[in-house]
Amino acid sequence: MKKKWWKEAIVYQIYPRSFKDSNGDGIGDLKGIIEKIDYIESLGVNAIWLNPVYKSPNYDNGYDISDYKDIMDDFGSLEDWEKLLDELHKRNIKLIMDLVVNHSSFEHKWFLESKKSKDNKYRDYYIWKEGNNGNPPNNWESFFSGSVWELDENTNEYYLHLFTKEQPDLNWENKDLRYEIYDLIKFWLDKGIDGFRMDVINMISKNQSYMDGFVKRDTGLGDGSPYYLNGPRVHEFLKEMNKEVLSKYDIMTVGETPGVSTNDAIDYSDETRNELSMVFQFEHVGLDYGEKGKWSTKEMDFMKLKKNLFKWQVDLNKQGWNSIYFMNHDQPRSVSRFGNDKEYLNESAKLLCMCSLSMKGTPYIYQGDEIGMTNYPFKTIEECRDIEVFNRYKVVKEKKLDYDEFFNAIKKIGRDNSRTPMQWNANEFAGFTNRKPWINVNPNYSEINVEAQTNDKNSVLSFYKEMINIRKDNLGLVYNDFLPIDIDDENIFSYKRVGNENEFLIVLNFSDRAINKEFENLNEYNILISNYSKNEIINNEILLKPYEGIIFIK
Ligand code: TEU
Ligand code: CA
Repeated sequence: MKKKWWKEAIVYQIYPRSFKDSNGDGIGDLKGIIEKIDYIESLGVNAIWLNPVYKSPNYDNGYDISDYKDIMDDFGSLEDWEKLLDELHKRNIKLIMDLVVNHSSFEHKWFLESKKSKDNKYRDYYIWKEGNNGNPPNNWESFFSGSVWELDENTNEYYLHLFTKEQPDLNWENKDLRYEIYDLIKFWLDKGIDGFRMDVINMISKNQSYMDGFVKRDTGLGDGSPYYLNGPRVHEFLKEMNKEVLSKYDIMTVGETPGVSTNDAIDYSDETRNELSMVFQFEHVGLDYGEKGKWSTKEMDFMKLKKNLFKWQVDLNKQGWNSIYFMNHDQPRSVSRFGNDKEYLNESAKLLCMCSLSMKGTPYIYQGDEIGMTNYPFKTIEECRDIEVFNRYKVVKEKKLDYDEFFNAIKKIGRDNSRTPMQWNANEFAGFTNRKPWINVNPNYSEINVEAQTNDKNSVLSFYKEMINIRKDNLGLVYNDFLPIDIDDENIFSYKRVGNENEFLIVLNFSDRAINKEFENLNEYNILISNYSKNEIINNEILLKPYEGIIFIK
């Protein structure tokens, strides 16, 4: 495998709206990130993924962009952004920007033109279709509830929006549109950024048949995903984008790719194919979805999780490149979902840290995970801010679906869990702002915050710093092969990293019980790091305490 800086990178994800407010309007902003830049540097991470900061009416917190070449007023100015880039580069931290080009905002000038008339020059920049006897063109359901089609009364045609109606899908079949996109990519690359995270990039090519999808039981709408996930021209478009712009810069690109198999992932990220550097896929964060999808949850099943992680590690061991993460801004808090956010908060947060920084792929740490932030204890739906929740709520009322099941799903996997303000200290509003923030602070901020953990060598934060340094000092954790151990063990997740560099043995107890486990030739290894200060090892047997993890080196 070729060595690349982005394989060795450790990415810290910043959700600007919730990171740090510098001017007291209750909304995080670019100057706030600059205020905290020494903190970011102190973590030891070497890249930032910044969620969208472009001009946007914020129906979906910046994922609805109305001007791709300017900054959102809430977040500051282009000057502030330049300063941020500068400050990051001074500290050798790369900046990865979000690129949202499957759709734009309905307030983007292209869309405002497009809807003016059927013969407008920009009409074909979006996907317009005639209705079907007074009904939408097909039965597809939007990710954010309801039909993917919205009728425009002026021209009496429907436009496609896979997400909310304020996010019309761009028509990649149109070559002029594609080259406008390459131009805006170039605009940011010429400013010196180090790459892009590409929002739902495997949805840009739609199957032109626009056939109905299988009807879903709860809403009666259809699943259109076979017609827009990994569509017929997606690889052609990515190769074109790569040839026209990406290949001219030393950058990394990470494609957000829901619904990819490991083979698809290799197609997107294999280095000889000239498409993307890596994928960001979702299988392991869908394992607790119930039979109605996201809005009916079930327990996270450790065996399924383990087998899934193993599958991705093994299948991409020699070819392609994956992102490693346990949460992002669309997911609940990792320690609440995969660990134990009560009795074993510290232990399990550290366990997840060891796991994500010792698997193969580029690790992503979402803000707040490094201090073990937890899910928010939602009591009412009024505490939510996410359009996904509000749109679904309408459907729940209309179709008289089970409200308790819905609210329970919000608590367990709603996206607002990850979007509560970063907990800096024990002051009012957790030191995020000095007035009521746009979304509530998690009430546990007085115990869980950066200040309390900074000088505590047993804190989750100190552990993250140590583990990040270990990852940076040991290229074996990046490039060595991944070898699963004992796939059928029901409690322990263990694997080796074997190759040209030092060998590692990673042993992680994902349960809240003490478990004994034997490993061959354990005496040949030394302990590199553990989340417990004392480990009990007798010959080849480890007596693992709840959520105990050990990384050995040979
Ligand atoms: O997410 C796309 C996506 O498919 C999911 O993660 C989705 O948000 C989730 O499954 C909904 O249940 C990306 C962004 O990360 C997300 O924040 C945006 O809302 C979405 O695209 C639209 O741009
Ligand atoms: Ca602000």
